[in-house]
Amino acid sequence: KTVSWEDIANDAATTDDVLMYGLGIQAQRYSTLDNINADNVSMLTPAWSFSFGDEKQRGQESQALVHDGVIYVTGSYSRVFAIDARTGKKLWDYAHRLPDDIRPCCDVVNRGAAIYGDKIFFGTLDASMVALNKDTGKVVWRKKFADHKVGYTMTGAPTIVKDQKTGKVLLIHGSSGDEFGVVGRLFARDPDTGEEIWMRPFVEGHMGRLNGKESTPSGDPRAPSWPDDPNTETGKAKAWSHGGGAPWQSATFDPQTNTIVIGAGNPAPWNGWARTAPNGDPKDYDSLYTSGQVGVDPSTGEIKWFYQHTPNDTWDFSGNNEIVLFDYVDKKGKLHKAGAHADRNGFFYVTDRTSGKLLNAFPFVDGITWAKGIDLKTGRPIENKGQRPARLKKGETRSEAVEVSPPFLGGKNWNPMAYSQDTGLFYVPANHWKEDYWTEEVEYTPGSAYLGMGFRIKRLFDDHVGVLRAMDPTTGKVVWQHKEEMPLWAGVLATKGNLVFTGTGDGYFKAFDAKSGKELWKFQVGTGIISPPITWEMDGEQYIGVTAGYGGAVPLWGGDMAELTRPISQGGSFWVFKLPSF
Ligand code: PQQ
Repeated sequence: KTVSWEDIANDAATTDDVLMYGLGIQAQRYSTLDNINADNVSMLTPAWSFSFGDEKQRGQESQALVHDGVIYVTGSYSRVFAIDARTGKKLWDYAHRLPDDIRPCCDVVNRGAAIYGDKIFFGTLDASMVALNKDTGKVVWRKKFADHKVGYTMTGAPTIVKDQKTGKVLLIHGSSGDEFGVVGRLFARDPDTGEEIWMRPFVEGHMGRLNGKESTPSGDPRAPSWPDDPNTETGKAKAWSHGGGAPWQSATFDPQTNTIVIGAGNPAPWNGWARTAPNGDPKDYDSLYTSGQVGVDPSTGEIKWFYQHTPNDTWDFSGNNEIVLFDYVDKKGKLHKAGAHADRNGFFYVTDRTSGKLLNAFPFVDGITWAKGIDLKTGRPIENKGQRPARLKKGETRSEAVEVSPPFLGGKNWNPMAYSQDTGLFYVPANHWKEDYWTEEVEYTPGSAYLGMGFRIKRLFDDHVGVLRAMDPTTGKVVWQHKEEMPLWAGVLATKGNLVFTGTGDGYFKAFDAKSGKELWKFQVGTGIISPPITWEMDGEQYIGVTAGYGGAVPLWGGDMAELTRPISQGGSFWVFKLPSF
């Protein structure tokens, strides 16, 4: 059986397959299955577990796909496995041959594949897109999309969309690399051949491409949101040529308005003074189109709208986290076609997905220091003074440190939240932490870190770091919360069975009552869980699956939190659970 666009468009409603990262084009991570539910989940039992094998035991962030009795899961180091969903037996595997000089910032991770027709698509750490035959694992096409030596890489799952205007099905994918000073790019390809259809850069004034030719610049060609510098070849400040904005997570798609919705990464370098005129004010240099969310036209790759969460982001808050599409009726009875986004900066944004206009914003973590709130009229943050580490004075190599919360790893990072259509709540895998943060000198060298900031992450509270929060998107209220000792780095799944599933750093796969937050079940997998769980139905039974294997950004960048998580065993496996059959 091949996968059609209709199969993908209906993914959220069909229970026998999982065809999208996000379990549907709206990325709600909600399943209508209720065979496993709050009453019987205590009996949930492993059906099988599959080991990815070899020595590549770290950083398993993949959300698996399920189609026609086969599980497709990616592994760290750019690997793909096809597994018999009934038995756990390997059908094929693919290991991409990686050069020695790849530069992933935040571990050798991969978040998942896309499926369409007879192919599986995934991105690799050497900045390529690969299409494999889904039945054999043989390479059908392979496209290198950028130079990995300067820091381009790919970790996110690609997305299949159907352009409602032309009827063409497109493979959409981004790029990573902001920490090395790349210009972030979003691509659309023909899924059959891999040919690029368009490319859109997320730094203002950089040129896009359509059908192999220059198309339009992103926004104003003079890029007024970046400072000028008469001493450079471009006439713009050096940072503009290396400006970041990489869309390194996955897109969602709204067929009604024919819009691709995706988050754009942090500006490069992190140091906002490098993106501000010498005597200027950061508030006059927003560094478009970074640290915000973008609506993109699938026919042309043009930017339809942009909403910036963190103008002139100097904290590496980025804007990449998933934008979950959902509809809700407000107090006045008005229906909103909305998007929900829990940003690294600690605020939860509800936007109008047809225009990118802000509808509501509220904190989803405690202790935010960098801003008092978001001005609902202008959509801009109300920044607290003193939270941007000082500009270096002549002769200084480092500023005084300021304490900032959330730290750069975010109130929430890439690990996706879930939205329950039953409770109307978002289940947000958040973290409570803070950092010492200071300014450092910055100079661009190809392939080297381009930050200009120094940091050390610390704990915010004695009793927990991770906090799973059930949030009401209409009021901003925390309906319930569950604390975890370790940082939360796994995605969340909500089901009609009144259940919420997620994994913990210390190796538990857990189920909670979606209404009350009561922990109902847990199972120890022997390594940290940092991936989004899935569920599907097969032969009349419901299954839950999750990838296991610790890693990601926390052990590498987490300061005190890296110390805290040091005892966690790494690993690489896929676990499947079901109710026992008597
Ligand atoms: N990746 C993780 C992870 O997998 O745990 C965490 C992060 C990334 C970050 O905190 C980042 O800021 C980040 N930034 C980029 C970028 O700006 O290009 C890429 C990635 C990535 O591709 O994994 C991460």
